[in-house]
Amino acid sequence: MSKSSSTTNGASPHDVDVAIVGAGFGGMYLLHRARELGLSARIIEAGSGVGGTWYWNRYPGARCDVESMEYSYQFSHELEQEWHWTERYAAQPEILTYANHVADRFDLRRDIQFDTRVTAARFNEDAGSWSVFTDDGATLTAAHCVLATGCLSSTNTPDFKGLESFAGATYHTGQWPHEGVDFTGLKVGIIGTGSSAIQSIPLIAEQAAHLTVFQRTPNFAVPAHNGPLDPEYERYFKANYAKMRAIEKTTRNGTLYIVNEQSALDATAEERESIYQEKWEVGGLGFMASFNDLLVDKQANETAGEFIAGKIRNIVDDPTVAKLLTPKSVVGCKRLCVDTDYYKTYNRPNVSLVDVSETAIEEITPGGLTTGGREFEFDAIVFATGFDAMTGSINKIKIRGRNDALLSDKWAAGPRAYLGIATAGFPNLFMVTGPGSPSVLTNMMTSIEHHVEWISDCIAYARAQGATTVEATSEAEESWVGRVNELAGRTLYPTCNSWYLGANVPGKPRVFMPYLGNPDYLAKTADVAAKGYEGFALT
Ligand code: N01
Repeated sequence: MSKSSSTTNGASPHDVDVAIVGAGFGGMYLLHRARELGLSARIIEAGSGVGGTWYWNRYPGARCDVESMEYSYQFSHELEQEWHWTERYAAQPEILTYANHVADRFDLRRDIQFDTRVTAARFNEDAGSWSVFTDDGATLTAAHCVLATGCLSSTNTPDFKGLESFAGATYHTGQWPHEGVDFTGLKVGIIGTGSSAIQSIPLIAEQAAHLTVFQRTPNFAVPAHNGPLDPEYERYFKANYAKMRAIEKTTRNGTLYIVNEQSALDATAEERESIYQEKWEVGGLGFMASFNDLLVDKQANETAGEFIAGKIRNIVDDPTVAKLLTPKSVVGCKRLCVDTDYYKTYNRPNVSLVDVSETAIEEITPGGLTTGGREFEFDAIVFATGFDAMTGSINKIKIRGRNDALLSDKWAAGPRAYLGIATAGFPNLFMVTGPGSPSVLTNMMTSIEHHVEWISDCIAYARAQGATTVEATSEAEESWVGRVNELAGRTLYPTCNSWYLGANVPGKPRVFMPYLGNPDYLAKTADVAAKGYEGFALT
């Protein structure tokens, strides 16, 4: 690998200034930004192409639940103006085409090494640099290492007894075959009822001879009402992009959903019904913005739950199935799902729902699976069983910091990171949308861009100061982790077993990982930077 040629202080002892792990939207923009700052950078990517989550998640129906006009980069006015989304919510193939367009337009590929997995990284205390080790046996050295590994990229397949014995085909929604899967005429089982299942079930049901859904916990879903993008809306948005992006910075989740600043309990039953109905008709995640206390007051939340339960009863013909599909938990505690024809699919004669909440899936057999003393036969099984979210991909890399300490050991009781960007004891290591940042509770594109800009500005600042290392202090980290927990504790989020808490992965510590409060976070990170990166030691 060639030595860095564009450092600000002449010849560099490293291969590159910045080593980036992952060529999703975070890694791609960081590469571009590093180049703009005169830094050399290289991305190591496990896949054969760019796009990250959108490269891997090719299951039928995969679609973004953030509206397409908002789910795009804002760093380039020309890119914003030239790109055309075809639907209100973009499907995976279109988002992947966008990612490829960005890679080509900004000539990113020449600094991306595909088909290579980062297995380990070690901080060299003497040189103040990182050695990044890859599965091809090579080592890349860099002054800085940035983990742009994604929040939902490490798939979770439960360790079912007999898994290897199954004679048919198995698929995980997060690692879907590139050539697609034809389920025509097959008996298919799908395990899980999260977003990935809710998006794929209606389409698999259209092909399969029979589809059996194994549900451990039902999820709330609101309709997407997806359709072709309204040309008038696109014109308006393109003419007002800057204004729209500015509004996103002021909202809870970095989208244009403005929360109705009224308690659900202050509204009359008729008012509530009318507001929920209006949101239902618009569709999408804006449902959570119906009232300001849905995620902090159980009674308020129950009104939303009852509204959706009524919808499920109306849509699903069989009252027993409707009841099974109705969650008992808090709306939004697990990420609200955005669907197209999900509940309706259970009216099809070739779809059945099996409750595995009381009697777990016992065993995968050569012919199918067993649960509750019953045996099911399948030609194919789909695992829609989610991800080891937020920390999975980071912990999989053996990252050693000062004194050879392993990051996964430091995080054994849950992730600890200052601002969700850096962690004490691991100088010059940064995370894009890491645990302790708003990340998954926001429009990921806006959070990714914010982090990339913040991290690259921080690196540029440290270099301008002549500092070779920049490291979060233990005190700043301690206080930030306390704040993340305290904010989560004021809400209803800890009341269910969500992946936000790591509760979906057996043995994972139960810690709420994202930071709650997007505008507050943006202000805090700006303030930290303005104060010369307060809470970081520059040496
Ligand atoms: O994963 P999940 P996902 N036996 O963890 C079940 C994003 N995303 O891939 O709830 C039986 O939500 C598990 O049951 P339980 C989005 O942020 C976005 O669907 O743990 N079942 C659950 O039902 C989303 O939130 C889009 O009891 C088992 C399911 O598997 C996130 O990704 C689209 C089991 C996993 O659901 C994750 O969604 C898709 C077992 N042993 C995904 N283990 C967009 O629209 C697990 N389950 C952008």
